[in-house]
Amino acid sequence: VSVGLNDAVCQSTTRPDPAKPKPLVTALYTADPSAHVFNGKIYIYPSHDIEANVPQDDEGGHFNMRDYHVFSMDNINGKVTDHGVALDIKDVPWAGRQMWAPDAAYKNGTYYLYFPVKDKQDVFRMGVATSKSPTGPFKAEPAPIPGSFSIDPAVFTDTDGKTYMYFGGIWGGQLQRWATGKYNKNLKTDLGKDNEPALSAKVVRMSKDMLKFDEPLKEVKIIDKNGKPLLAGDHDRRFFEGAWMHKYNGTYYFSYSTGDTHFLAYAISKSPYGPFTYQGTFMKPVTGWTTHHSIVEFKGKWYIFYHDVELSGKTHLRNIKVRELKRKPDGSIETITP
Ligand code: FUB
Repeated sequence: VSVGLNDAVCQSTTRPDPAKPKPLVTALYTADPSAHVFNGKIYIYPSHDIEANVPQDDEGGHFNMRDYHVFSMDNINGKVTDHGVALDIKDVPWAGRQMWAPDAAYKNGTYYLYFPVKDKQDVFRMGVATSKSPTGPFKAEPAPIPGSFSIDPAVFTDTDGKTYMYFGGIWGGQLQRWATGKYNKNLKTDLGKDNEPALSAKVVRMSKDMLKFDEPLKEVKIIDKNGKPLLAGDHDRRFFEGAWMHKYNGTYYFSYSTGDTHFLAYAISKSPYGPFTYQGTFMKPVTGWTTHHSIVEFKGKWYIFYHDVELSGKTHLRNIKVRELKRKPDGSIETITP
């Protein structure tokens, strides 16, 4: 992988105190970091936060992002390289506004960038764009993935080569608007249904060409240790947004943000489809309303990439960070206090 003309080395990061990580990127605001290891290097696919001067609202209108940059690192403590604009909203013919948290995948010589953006009717859809390089530039398909909606794609390739997308986010992420299977723009939140099973993320196997869903969507069921579904009123534990999947010692770890209670939580299963048994929170609230994470193994250690608002103090101008993810001998994840 070569460093293109557009690339810039952001900074050398030194971390005197590993328990207090510094922002990985300071020249731009970045959030929602999806990290992957391709060809022995770490590549980060974050949102690119900007000050668009859109007033804050309950639907996240102030997160009015317009492009994506890709970043790479040779080492976890090394320099972070900004590879420039990988995809711009003006090059996505169907896009309206708000390029939110993306993810990436590799298959058969092609890199895929998956991204949620509102279409021209203001409905979130999932786009896909391809490149021969992990750093792009990526070329968007002319239309969204058929049958896609909501936000926060997390694309996971299993050890058997099958690839799945987990996605969804409630409230501003619009998942509740699809609760009946058809879009209803009047369903602004899931509130008022506290004793019903919580809405949850969707999971779907991707087609061989990675451009389509290969089967009907399934619900990611999260159950408690008695087998009961988590309820919508259980804001400390229920799924809100920011899904991620990783596999450790043959177990599937589905992790996510609890949104308005600001935790990162996880649930485990022996199948990529679940049901997933809730295990607990593993990251306490950061500064800022959201955090959004990814978990990746690199050179024998596990890391969590996430964001807070250390640089700006503003909830829509975030900065990405990384720290080690530690586990207990039984595979459970140690709780992080940012
Ligand atoms: O970056 C916009 C949205 O904020 C993401 O899609 C959510 O996960 C939250 O981090």
